[in-house]
Amino acid sequence: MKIIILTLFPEMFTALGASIMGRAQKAGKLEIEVVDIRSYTEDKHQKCDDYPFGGGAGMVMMAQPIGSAIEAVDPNHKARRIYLSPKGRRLDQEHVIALAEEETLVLLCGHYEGVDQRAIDLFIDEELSIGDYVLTGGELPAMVLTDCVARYIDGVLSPASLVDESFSDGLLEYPQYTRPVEYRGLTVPEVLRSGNHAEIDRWRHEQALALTRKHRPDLLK
Ligand code: 4HQ
Repeated sequence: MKIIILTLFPEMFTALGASIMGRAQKAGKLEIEVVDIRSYTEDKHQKCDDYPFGGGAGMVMMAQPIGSAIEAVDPNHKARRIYLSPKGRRLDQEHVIALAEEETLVLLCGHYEGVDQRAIDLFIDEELSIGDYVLTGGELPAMVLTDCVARYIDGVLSPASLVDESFSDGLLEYPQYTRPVEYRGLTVPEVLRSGNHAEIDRWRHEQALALTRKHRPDLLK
């Protein structure tokens, strides 16, 4: 899978070279291309943002550099083009799994007060939000989307990691423990050390249900 990220702040994406994302790229399973929108501006001073028509606070990213950048990286519109914004449909695990089937994603990161609406109307397929809070830019949302989609590319994770996680059965994940058996007076629940796998499965399911009821009762409806 290829993910092309369009941003005014390419230096923010060094984080994707670490850990599982880094390993997936070195293994050739995931290709990430970070493109500086500024290199596509036709403005003599390299400007990529301007004051909003109608007035108001902050700056708006201009349509021209965005349009030229998107047409350069995806000239025949083969990719799914996504704009990260709190105005979009909220991302969930079901949609993540669907996006992982795409050959190529183009992720547009807005900064400041957002982008000229014509860039969205002309060049974007889908507007997605990672949650109901406001960030300074779409760069972290683009990294969030890249990370959760990459987990579903074949060979990036062990298949078991995709089965036993939060949401896979509609519940939050049960608590996990590792060595030592006792830490600061707290011990690992006896059942997990019993070797009785039917009992362990039952305990984990009860824990998952109780946690979901407490933190996310909406998931039970
Ligand atoms: N922003 N989910 C404003 C977000 C956001 C979110 C990105 C801040 C876009 C213009 N993006 N810019 N939440 O808060 O995706």
